[in-house]
Amino acid sequence: MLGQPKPGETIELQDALHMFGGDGKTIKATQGGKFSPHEEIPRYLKLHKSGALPVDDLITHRVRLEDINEALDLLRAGKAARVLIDFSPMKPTLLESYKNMLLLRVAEEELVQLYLDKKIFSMVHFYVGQEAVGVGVCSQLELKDKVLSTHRSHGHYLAKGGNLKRMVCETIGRSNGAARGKGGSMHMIDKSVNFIGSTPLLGSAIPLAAGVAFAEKYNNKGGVVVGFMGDGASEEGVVYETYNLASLYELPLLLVIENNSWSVNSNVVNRRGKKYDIATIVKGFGLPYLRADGNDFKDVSAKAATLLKGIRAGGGPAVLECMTYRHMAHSTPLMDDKNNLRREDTLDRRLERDSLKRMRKEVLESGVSEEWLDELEEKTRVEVREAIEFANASPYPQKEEMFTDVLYA
Ligand SMILES: Cc1ncc(C[n+]2csc(CCOP(=O)(O)OP(=O)(O)O)c2C)c(N)n1
Ligand SMILES: [Mg+2]
Repeated sequence: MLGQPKPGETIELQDALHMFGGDGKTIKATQGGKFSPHEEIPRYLKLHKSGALPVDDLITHRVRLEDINEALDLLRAGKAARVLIDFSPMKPTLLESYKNMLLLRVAEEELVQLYLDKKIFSMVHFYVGQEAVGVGVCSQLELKDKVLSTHRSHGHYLAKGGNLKRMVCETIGRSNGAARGKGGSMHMIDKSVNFIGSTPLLGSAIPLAAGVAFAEKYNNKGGVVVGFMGDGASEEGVVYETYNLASLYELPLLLVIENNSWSVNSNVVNRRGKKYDIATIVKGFGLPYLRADGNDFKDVSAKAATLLKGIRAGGGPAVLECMTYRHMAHSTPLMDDKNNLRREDTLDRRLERDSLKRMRKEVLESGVSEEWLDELEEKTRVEVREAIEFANASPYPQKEEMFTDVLYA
Protein backbone atom coordinates (compact mmCIF):
# COMPACT_ATOMS: atom_id res chain seq x y z
CA MET A 1 0.00 0.00 0.00
CA LEU A 2 1.63 3.19 -1.07
CA GLY A 3 -0.28 6.40 -0.75
CA GLN A 4 -0.60 9.82 0.73
CA PRO A 5 -3.65 10.01 2.92
CA LYS A 6 -5.91 12.88 3.69
CA PRO A 7 -8.38 11.78 6.33
CA GLY A 8 -12.03 12.24 5.60
CA GLU A 9 -12.77 10.12 2.57
CA THR A 10 -13.75 6.49 2.67
CA ILE A 11 -12.56 4.10 0.06
CA GLU A 12 -13.25 0.48 -0.38
CA LEU A 13 -10.20 -1.48 -1.35
CA GLN A 14 -11.51 -4.64 -3.00
CA ASP A 15 -9.35 -7.71 -2.89
CA ALA A 16 -6.52 -5.84 -1.24
CA LEU A 17 -5.07 -8.85 0.52
CA HIS A 18 -5.47 -10.86 -2.64
CA MET A 19 -3.48 -8.24 -4.49
CA PHE A 20 -0.71 -8.68 -1.94
CA GLY A 21 -0.87 -12.44 -1.95
CA GLY A 22 -3.34 -12.70 0.90
CA ASP A 23 -6.81 -14.14 1.15
CA GLY A 24 -8.74 -11.50 -0.78
CA LYS A 25 -10.80 -9.77 1.89
CA THR A 26 -12.33 -6.39 1.34
CA ILE A 27 -10.85 -3.66 3.41
CA LYS A 28 -12.69 -0.46 4.12
CA ALA A 29 -10.52 2.50 4.86
CA THR A 30 -10.83 6.20 5.08
CA GLN A 31 -8.34 7.63 2.71
CA GLY A 32 -8.17 10.82 0.88
CA GLY A 33 -6.77 13.23 -1.63
CA LYS A 34 -6.52 12.24 -5.21
CA PHE A 35 -5.04 8.92 -4.35
CA SER A 36 -6.79 6.07 -6.10
CA PRO A 37 -5.36 2.81 -4.87
CA HIS A 38 -6.70 0.69 -7.72
CA GLU A 39 -4.69 2.68 -10.20
CA GLU A 40 -1.86 3.91 -8.05
CA ILE A 41 -0.75 0.65 -6.48
CA PRO A 42 -0.13 -1.20 -9.75
CA ARG A 43 1.59 1.92 -11.09
CA TYR A 44 3.88 2.15 -8.08
CA LEU A 45 4.60 -1.57 -8.24
CA LYS A 46 5.43 -1.34 -11.94
CA LEU A 47 7.73 1.61 -11.42
CA HIS A 48 9.37 -0.17 -8.57
CA LYS A 49 9.85 -3.40 -10.54
CA SER A 50 11.45 -1.44 -13.40
CA GLY A 51 13.91 -0.03 -10.89
CA ALA A 52 12.72 3.55 -11.43
CA LEU A 53 11.32 3.86 -7.95
CA PRO A 54 13.44 2.83 -4.99
CA VAL A 55 11.11 1.69 -2.26
CA ASP A 56 13.06 3.45 0.43
CA ASP A 57 12.27 6.78 -1.23
CA LEU A 58 8.62 6.07 -0.84
CA ILE A 59 8.08 4.58 2.53
CA THR A 60 7.71 6.18 5.88
CA HIS A 61 6.40 3.07 7.61
CA ARG A 62 7.02 -0.61 7.10
CA VAL A 63 4.40 -3.12 8.17
CA ARG A 64 3.88 -6.82 7.73
CA LEU A 65 1.27 -8.17 5.35
CA GLU A 66 -0.76 -9.52 8.24
CA ASP A 67 -0.85 -6.02 9.73
CA ILE A 68 -2.28 -4.39 6.62
CA ASN A 69 -5.20 -3.02 8.61
CA GLU A 70 -2.74 -1.26 10.88
CA ALA A 71 -1.21 0.31 7.77
CA LEU A 72 -4.60 1.54 6.69
CA ASP A 73 -5.20 2.99 10.15
CA LEU A 74 -1.91 4.85 9.94
CA LEU A 75 -2.77 6.23 6.52
CA ARG A 76 -6.29 7.10 7.55
CA ALA A 77 -5.11 8.96 10.63
CA GLY A 78 -2.56 10.84 8.56
CA LYS A 79 0.24 9.38 10.66
CA ALA A 80 2.04 7.83 7.73
CA ALA A 81 2.83 9.30 4.37
CA ARG A 82 3.66 6.06 2.64
CA VAL A 83 3.65 2.53 3.92
CA LEU A 84 5.54 -0.49 2.73
CA ILE A 85 3.93 -3.84 3.16
CA ASP A 86 6.59 -6.38 3.98
CA PHE A 87 5.90 -9.66 2.21
CA SER A 88 8.45 -11.76 4.05
CA PRO A 89 6.75 -14.25 6.34
CA MET A 90 6.62 -13.05 9.90
CA LYS A 91 7.36 -16.43 11.39
CA PRO A 92 10.40 -18.45 10.43
CA THR A 93 9.75 -21.55 8.38
CA LEU A 94 10.04 -25.01 9.88
CA LEU A 95 13.38 -25.43 8.15
CA GLU A 96 14.71 -22.14 9.53
CA SER A 97 13.71 -23.19 13.02
CA TYR A 98 15.35 -26.58 12.52
CA LYS A 99 18.54 -24.79 11.45
CA ASN A 100 18.37 -22.70 14.59
CA MET A 101 17.85 -25.75 16.81
CA LEU A 102 20.70 -27.50 15.06
CA LEU A 103 22.96 -24.51 15.64
CA LEU A 104 22.20 -24.57 19.37
CA ARG A 105 22.90 -28.32 19.53
CA VAL A 106 26.11 -28.32 17.52
CA ALA A 107 27.44 -25.20 19.23
CA GLU A 108 27.14 -26.84 22.63
CA GLU A 109 28.44 -30.20 21.45
CA GLU A 110 31.53 -28.40 20.24
CA LEU A 111 31.82 -26.36 23.45
CA VAL A 112 32.25 -29.65 25.30
CA GLN A 113 35.87 -29.85 24.20
CA LEU A 114 36.53 -26.34 25.45
CA TYR A 115 35.10 -27.41 28.78
CA LEU A 116 37.28 -30.51 28.91
CA ASP A 117 40.29 -28.39 27.96
CA LYS A 118 39.46 -26.17 30.96
CA LYS A 119 39.04 -23.13 28.75
CA ILE A 120 35.70 -22.29 30.33
CA PHE A 121 36.41 -20.71 33.69
CA SER A 122 32.89 -20.64 35.06
CA MET A 123 30.44 -23.45 35.59
CA VAL A 124 28.69 -24.19 32.34
CA HIS A 125 25.14 -25.44 31.96
CA PHE A 126 24.41 -27.13 28.66
CA TYR A 127 21.03 -26.66 27.01
CA VAL A 128 21.27 -29.83 24.91
CA GLY A 129 17.85 -31.51 24.73
CA GLN A 130 15.83 -28.38 25.47
CA GLU A 131 16.30 -26.63 22.12
CA ALA A 132 12.66 -26.90 21.04
CA VAL A 133 11.67 -24.68 23.96
CA GLY A 134 14.00 -21.75 23.31
CA VAL A 135 13.65 -21.92 19.55
CA GLY A 136 9.91 -22.64 19.68
CA VAL A 137 9.19 -19.60 21.85
CA CYS A 138 11.62 -17.25 20.10
CA SER A 139 10.28 -18.27 16.68
CA GLN A 140 7.18 -16.32 17.68
CA LEU A 141 9.07 -13.18 18.68
CA GLU A 142 10.07 -10.13 16.75
CA LEU A 143 13.36 -8.30 17.04
CA LYS A 144 11.78 -5.61 19.22
CA ASP A 145 10.59 -8.22 21.74
CA LYS A 146 12.90 -8.76 24.66
CA VAL A 147 14.22 -11.87 26.39
CA LEU A 148 15.70 -12.51 29.82
CA SER A 149 17.23 -15.81 30.73
CA THR A 150 18.91 -18.08 33.23
CA HIS A 151 22.18 -19.86 34.06
CA ARG A 152 21.40 -22.11 31.05
CA SER A 153 21.54 -19.19 28.65
CA HIS A 154 23.53 -20.11 25.50
CA GLY A 155 20.49 -21.60 23.80
CA HIS A 156 18.15 -18.74 24.66
CA TYR A 157 20.67 -16.24 23.35
CA LEU A 158 21.15 -18.03 20.02
CA ALA A 159 17.40 -18.64 19.72
CA LYS A 160 16.78 -14.90 20.02
CA GLY A 161 19.08 -14.34 17.06
CA GLY A 162 22.27 -13.88 19.09
CA ASN A 163 25.64 -14.02 17.42
CA LEU A 164 27.44 -17.36 17.56
CA LYS A 165 30.95 -15.88 17.83
CA ARG A 166 29.87 -13.53 20.60
CA MET A 167 28.33 -16.45 22.47
CA VAL A 168 31.48 -18.58 22.26
CA CYS A 169 33.74 -15.62 23.10
CA GLU A 170 31.66 -14.84 26.17
CA THR A 171 31.72 -18.44 27.32
CA ILE A 172 35.51 -18.45 27.35
CA GLY A 173 35.78 -14.87 28.63
CA ARG A 174 37.09 -13.06 25.57
CA SER A 175 36.56 -9.38 24.92
CA ASN A 176 34.59 -10.02 21.73
CA GLY A 177 31.96 -11.73 23.84
CA ALA A 178 28.34 -10.73 24.28
CA ALA A 179 29.23 -9.20 27.67
CA ARG A 180 32.75 -8.23 26.51
CA GLY A 181 34.11 -11.33 28.18
CA LYS A 182 33.30 -10.17 31.68
CA GLY A 183 30.17 -12.21 32.28
CA GLY A 184 30.92 -15.71 31.12
CA SER A 185 28.62 -18.55 30.21
CA MET A 186 25.79 -17.51 32.55
CA HIS A 187 25.73 -13.81 31.70
CA MET A 188 24.88 -13.42 28.05
CA ILE A 189 23.62 -9.97 27.24
CA ASP A 190 23.22 -8.34 23.85
CA LYS A 191 21.07 -5.29 23.29
CA SER A 192 21.43 -5.54 19.51
CA VAL A 193 19.02 -8.49 19.52
CA ASN A 194 17.12 -7.37 22.61
CA PHE A 195 18.58 -10.11 24.72
CA ILE A 196 18.41 -8.11 27.91
CA GLY A 197 20.44 -10.46 30.04
CA SER A 198 20.66 -13.68 31.93
CA THR A 199 21.16 -14.14 35.64
CA PRO A 200 22.14 -17.37 37.41
CA LEU A 201 20.48 -16.49 40.72
CA LEU A 202 17.42 -18.66 40.40
CA GLY A 203 14.27 -16.74 39.64
CA SER A 204 15.99 -13.36 39.74
CA ALA A 205 15.50 -12.66 36.04
CA ILE A 206 11.74 -12.96 36.45
CA PRO A 207 11.03 -9.73 38.38
CA LEU A 208 13.59 -8.06 36.11
CA ALA A 209 11.60 -9.27 33.12
CA ALA A 210 8.48 -7.79 34.71
CA GLY A 211 10.34 -4.50 35.16
CA VAL A 212 11.36 -4.51 31.51
CA ALA A 213 7.77 -5.32 30.54
CA PHE A 214 6.58 -2.44 32.72
CA ALA A 215 8.95 -0.08 30.87
CA GLU A 216 7.77 -1.48 27.57
CA LYS A 217 4.17 -0.73 28.44
CA TYR A 218 4.85 2.60 30.14
CA ASN A 219 6.84 3.87 27.16
CA ASN A 220 4.37 2.47 24.64
CA LYS A 221 7.08 0.51 22.86
CA GLY A 222 4.72 -2.26 21.78
CA GLY A 223 7.07 -5.16 22.48
CA VAL A 224 6.55 -8.27 24.54
CA VAL A 225 9.03 -9.51 27.13
CA VAL A 226 9.82 -13.17 27.68
CA GLY A 227 11.37 -14.46 30.89
CA PHE A 228 12.70 -18.03 30.89
CA MET A 229 13.09 -20.02 34.09
CA GLY A 230 13.60 -23.63 35.12
CA ASP A 231 11.20 -25.71 37.22
CA GLY A 232 13.46 -25.17 40.25
CA ALA A 233 13.51 -21.41 39.73
CA SER A 234 9.75 -21.37 39.33
CA GLU A 235 9.48 -22.29 43.02
CA GLU A 236 11.29 -19.12 44.18
CA GLY A 237 9.09 -16.74 46.16
CA VAL A 238 9.87 -13.81 43.92
CA VAL A 239 8.31 -15.64 40.98
CA TYR A 240 4.93 -15.84 42.78
CA GLU A 241 5.25 -12.15 43.63
CA THR A 242 5.92 -11.43 39.99
CA TYR A 243 2.78 -13.29 38.89
CA ASN A 244 0.81 -10.95 41.08
CA LEU A 245 2.49 -7.70 40.06
CA ALA A 246 2.50 -8.60 36.39
CA SER A 247 -1.19 -9.40 36.63
CA LEU A 248 -1.90 -6.19 38.55
CA TYR A 249 -0.17 -4.03 35.93
CA GLU A 250 -1.34 -6.19 33.00
CA LEU A 251 2.20 -6.39 31.72
CA PRO A 252 3.15 -7.64 28.25
CA LEU A 253 5.06 -10.54 29.77
CA LEU A 254 5.34 -14.20 28.83
CA LEU A 255 6.92 -16.35 31.52
CA VAL A 256 8.26 -19.65 30.25
CA ILE A 257 8.91 -22.49 32.68
CA GLU A 258 11.25 -25.10 31.25
CA ASN A 259 10.32 -28.11 33.31
CA ASN A 260 13.11 -30.65 32.89
CA SER A 261 12.08 -32.18 36.27
CA TRP A 262 15.41 -31.47 37.89
CA SER A 263 16.97 -28.75 39.96
CA VAL A 264 20.57 -29.96 40.00
CA ASN A 265 19.99 -33.42 41.46
CA SER A 266 16.65 -32.90 43.13
CA ASN A 267 13.60 -34.14 41.31
CA VAL A 268 10.43 -32.15 41.14
CA VAL A 269 8.40 -34.84 42.92
CA ASN A 270 10.65 -34.59 45.97
CA ARG A 271 10.32 -30.84 46.18
CA ARG A 272 6.61 -30.28 45.89
CA GLY A 273 3.56 -31.27 47.87
CA LYS A 274 1.57 -34.09 46.34
CA LYS A 275 -1.22 -31.73 45.30
CA TYR A 276 1.02 -28.94 44.04
CA ASP A 277 -0.38 -27.88 40.70
CA ILE A 278 1.31 -25.13 38.80
CA ALA A 279 -1.68 -24.58 36.50
CA THR A 280 -3.95 -23.92 39.50
CA ILE A 281 -1.38 -21.61 41.07
CA VAL A 282 -0.82 -19.58 37.93
CA LYS A 283 -4.50 -19.38 37.08
CA GLY A 284 -5.17 -18.40 40.68
CA PHE A 285 -3.07 -15.32 40.07
CA GLY A 286 -5.26 -14.63 37.06
CA LEU A 287 -2.76 -15.54 34.37
CA PRO A 288 -3.55 -17.71 31.37
CA TYR A 289 -1.52 -20.92 31.49
CA LEU A 290 -0.69 -23.50 28.84
CA ARG A 291 1.41 -26.63 29.03
CA ALA A 292 3.42 -27.74 26.00
CA ASP A 293 5.41 -30.80 25.07
CA GLY A 294 8.83 -29.21 25.29
CA ASN A 295 10.32 -31.86 23.00
CA ASP A 296 8.00 -30.82 20.23
CA PHE A 297 8.86 -27.59 18.44
CA LYS A 298 5.44 -27.39 16.83
CA ASP A 299 3.58 -27.68 20.11
CA VAL A 300 5.79 -25.14 21.85
CA SER A 301 5.63 -22.60 19.03
CA ALA A 302 1.85 -22.99 18.60
CA LYS A 303 1.16 -22.54 22.31
CA ALA A 304 3.60 -19.66 22.59
CA ALA A 305 1.83 -18.05 19.62
CA THR A 306 -1.56 -18.43 21.31
CA LEU A 307 -0.39 -16.84 24.54
CA LEU A 308 1.58 -14.11 22.76
CA LYS A 309 -1.47 -13.17 20.74
CA GLY A 310 -3.40 -12.49 23.93
CA ILE A 311 -0.48 -10.58 25.45
CA ARG A 312 0.01 -8.45 22.33
CA ALA A 313 -3.69 -7.66 22.32
CA GLY A 314 -3.28 -6.15 25.78
CA GLY A 315 -4.53 -9.16 27.73
CA GLY A 316 -1.68 -9.06 30.26
CA PRO A 317 0.85 -11.68 31.29
CA ALA A 318 0.73 -15.43 30.70
CA VAL A 319 2.67 -18.55 31.60
CA LEU A 320 3.82 -21.34 29.30
CA GLU A 321 5.18 -24.49 30.90
CA CYS A 322 7.21 -26.75 28.65
CA MET A 323 7.90 -30.34 29.72
CA THR A 324 11.37 -31.24 28.57
CA TYR A 325 14.62 -33.10 29.26
CA ARG A 326 18.17 -31.98 29.65
CA HIS A 327 20.45 -34.57 28.13
CA MET A 328 23.60 -33.71 29.97
CA ALA A 329 24.35 -33.51 33.65
CA HIS A 330 23.43 -30.29 35.46
CA SER A 331 26.64 -28.38 34.85
CA THR A 332 28.95 -30.67 32.96
CA PRO A 333 28.69 -32.20 29.52
CA LEU A 334 28.43 -35.74 30.88
CA MET A 335 25.76 -37.70 29.05
CA ASP A 336 25.62 -40.64 31.41
CA ASP A 337 23.49 -41.53 34.41
CA LYS A 338 26.50 -42.66 36.40
CA ASN A 339 25.24 -41.57 39.76
CA ASN A 340 21.97 -43.31 38.99
CA LEU A 341 20.03 -40.26 40.06
CA ARG A 342 17.94 -39.99 36.99
CA ARG A 343 16.05 -43.22 37.15
CA GLU A 344 12.79 -41.57 36.08
CA ASP A 345 14.18 -40.14 32.89
CA THR A 346 17.00 -42.34 31.76
CA LEU A 347 19.35 -41.34 29.01
CA ASP A 348 17.64 -43.80 26.64
CA ARG A 349 14.29 -42.20 27.28
CA ARG A 350 15.68 -38.71 26.84
CA LEU A 351 17.37 -39.58 23.57
CA GLU A 352 14.33 -41.37 22.26
CA ARG A 353 12.23 -38.22 22.76
CA ASP A 354 14.95 -35.88 21.59
CA SER A 355 13.47 -32.66 20.22
CA LEU A 356 16.06 -32.28 17.47
CA LYS A 357 15.55 -35.82 16.22
CA ARG A 358 11.84 -35.20 16.14
CA MET A 359 12.24 -31.92 14.32
CA ARG A 360 14.54 -33.53 11.74
CA LYS A 361 11.79 -36.03 11.04
CA GLU A 362 9.28 -33.21 10.54
CA VAL A 363 11.63 -31.44 8.15
CA LEU A 364 12.24 -34.66 6.19
CA GLU A 365 8.50 -35.12 5.88
CA SER A 366 8.21 -31.61 4.50
CA GLY A 367 10.30 -32.74 1.54
CA VAL A 368 13.93 -31.95 2.39
CA SER A 369 16.35 -34.80 1.65
CA GLU A 370 18.51 -36.71 4.15
CA GLU A 371 21.63 -35.72 2.18
CA TRP A 372 20.78 -32.06 2.34
CA LEU A 373 20.25 -32.25 6.08
CA ASP A 374 23.52 -34.13 6.60
CA GLU A 375 25.29 -31.46 4.60
CA LEU A 376 23.60 -28.77 6.67
CA GLU A 377 24.86 -30.40 9.85
CA GLU A 378 28.37 -30.55 8.46
CA LYS A 379 28.24 -26.88 7.45
CA THR A 380 26.91 -25.92 10.86
CA ARG A 381 29.76 -27.79 12.52
CA VAL A 382 32.29 -25.97 10.35
CA GLU A 383 30.67 -22.65 11.23
CA VAL A 384 30.83 -23.46 14.93
CA ARG A 385 34.45 -24.62 14.72
CA GLU A 386 35.35 -21.38 12.98
CA ALA A 387 33.63 -19.43 15.75
CA ILE A 388 35.64 -21.38 18.32
CA GLU A 389 38.87 -20.65 16.46
CA PHE A 390 37.90 -17.00 16.36
CA ALA A 391 37.21 -17.03 20.09
CA ASN A 392 40.47 -18.78 20.91
CA ALA A 393 42.35 -16.13 18.96
CA SER A 394 40.42 -13.27 20.59
CA PRO A 395 41.98 -11.25 23.41
CA TYR A 396 40.90 -11.34 27.02
CA PRO A 397 39.46 -8.10 28.39
CA GLN A 398 42.19 -5.63 29.27
CA LYS A 399 42.85 -4.34 32.79
CA GLU A 400 41.61 -0.90 31.75
CA GLU A 401 38.21 -2.44 31.00
CA MET A 402 37.86 -3.85 34.50
CA PHE A 403 35.30 -1.26 35.60
CA THR A 404 33.66 -0.39 32.31
CA ASP A 405 30.29 -1.83 31.25
CA VAL A 406 29.74 -3.42 34.61
CA LEU A 407 26.28 -1.94 34.97
CA TYR A 408 23.54 -2.39 32.43
CA ALA A 409 22.17 0.97 31.39
C1 LIG B 1 18.74 -18.63 44.54
C2 LIG B 1 19.62 -19.76 44.09
N1 LIG B 1 19.65 -20.91 44.77
C3 LIG B 1 20.46 -21.93 44.36
C4 LIG B 1 21.23 -21.79 43.25
C5 LIG B 1 22.13 -22.94 42.78
N2 LIG B 1 21.59 -23.49 41.55
C6 LIG B 1 22.07 -23.16 40.35
S1 LIG B 1 21.26 -23.89 39.11
C7 LIG B 1 20.25 -24.70 40.17
C8 LIG B 1 19.16 -25.63 39.64
C9 LIG B 1 18.17 -24.89 38.86
O1 LIG B 1 17.13 -25.74 38.45
P1 LIG B 1 16.08 -25.22 37.45
O2 LIG B 1 15.61 -23.87 37.83
O3 LIG B 1 15.07 -26.27 37.29
O4 LIG B 1 16.90 -25.04 36.09
P2 LIG B 1 17.71 -26.15 35.28
O5 LIG B 1 19.10 -26.18 35.85
O6 LIG B 1 17.01 -27.43 35.43
O7 LIG B 1 17.73 -25.64 33.89
C10 LIG B 1 20.56 -24.40 41.49
C11 LIG B 1 19.86 -24.95 42.66
C12 LIG B 1 21.18 -20.56 42.58
N3 LIG B 1 21.89 -20.34 41.49
N4 LIG B 1 20.36 -19.57 42.99
MG1 LIG C 1 15.07 -27.87 36.02
